[in-house]
Amino acid sequence: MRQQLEEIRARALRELADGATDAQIETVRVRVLGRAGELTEIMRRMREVPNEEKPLIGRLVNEIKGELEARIELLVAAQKHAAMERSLGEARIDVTLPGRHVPRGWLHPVTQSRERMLAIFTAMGFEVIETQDIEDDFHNFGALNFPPDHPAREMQDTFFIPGGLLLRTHTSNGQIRVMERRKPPLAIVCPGNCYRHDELSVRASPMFSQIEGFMVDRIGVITMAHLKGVLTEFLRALFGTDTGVRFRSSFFPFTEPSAEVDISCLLCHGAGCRVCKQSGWTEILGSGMIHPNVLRAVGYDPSQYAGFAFGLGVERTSLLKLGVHDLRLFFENDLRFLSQFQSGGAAS
Ligand code: 2NL
Repeated sequence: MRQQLEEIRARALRELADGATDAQIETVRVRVLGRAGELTEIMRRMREVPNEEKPLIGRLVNEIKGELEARIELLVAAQKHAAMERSLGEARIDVTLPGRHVPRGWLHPVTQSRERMLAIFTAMGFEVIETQDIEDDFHNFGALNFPPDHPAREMQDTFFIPGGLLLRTHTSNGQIRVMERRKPPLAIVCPGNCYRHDELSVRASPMFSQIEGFMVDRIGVITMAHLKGVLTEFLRALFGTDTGVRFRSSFFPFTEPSAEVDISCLLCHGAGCRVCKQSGWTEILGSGMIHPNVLRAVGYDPSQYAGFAFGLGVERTSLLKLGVHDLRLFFENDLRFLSQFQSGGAAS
């Protein structure tokens, strides 16, 4: 029986050589140490052993058991270690490499100039309010005194949504909604996106953004002088204190009287050039005293209240401010263009 035990030990150790696989180890473990294994079988046959040899055989079984268990533990640990080494080798990281540069983003040039313009108005005491792009006919046209047959109301002029809704053609809807729920005195600017059925071109886009604004108070408190003062101050803060500003009479359904506002040409300073078509001036704003019908539409009594309003296209103004010659550059998101306007660049 001793002989048999030594054979079991020798065979098991042979099979548990360095590099034995998981499956090989498991086979040996089950065959030798398992519940129906070779060592268990020996113990069962103990009664065949003469009494004086029993302690010796018992010790030997325990010794072999301990030895094989230790050997298996060692092999499993060595295998784990090898697997770890392999995976470290595959995913080797050179911690001494310099870090990868993550470039910092910046605001789009149109956003930069929009924020500059809004900052000028807020410094003058205006509040900034944004409202919805999807609007009903009343808040986009009706309340603004557009006659029912006005061409701007045609299917062609904007994008209509089933259910009588449309994409707003200007941000005046925001001012109507503010006036509906609040009483004067009010000084508000409304920035936001607007939509029109236009082809994308050097000067136009089906989506663009506007800043409109208005100031309303008791009649006599706000006059056309305030319109001229606020807009002149705004334009000189934006384009420089030596910028010429002129008001030209015009027409809008929502204002009476109405005025378009020009600034002296930024390129030739009024001398006349190709950009200003030799006139020395560039149109920049629309403005006027709010029409009595608009005041009535929001529930204000025109014999009690009066105010002025204005509107400007943010992209068109940015073209002039930044010296860009084609509106489409603002929408293409070409980094060769955009990177010229990193914060602290041409816009500031
Ligand atoms: C232009 C013309 C203008 C307004 C917008 C306005 C808004 C209300 C009442 C009266 Cl709620 N007027 N907005 C007034 C005059 C001109 O914009 O050519 N914009 C680019």
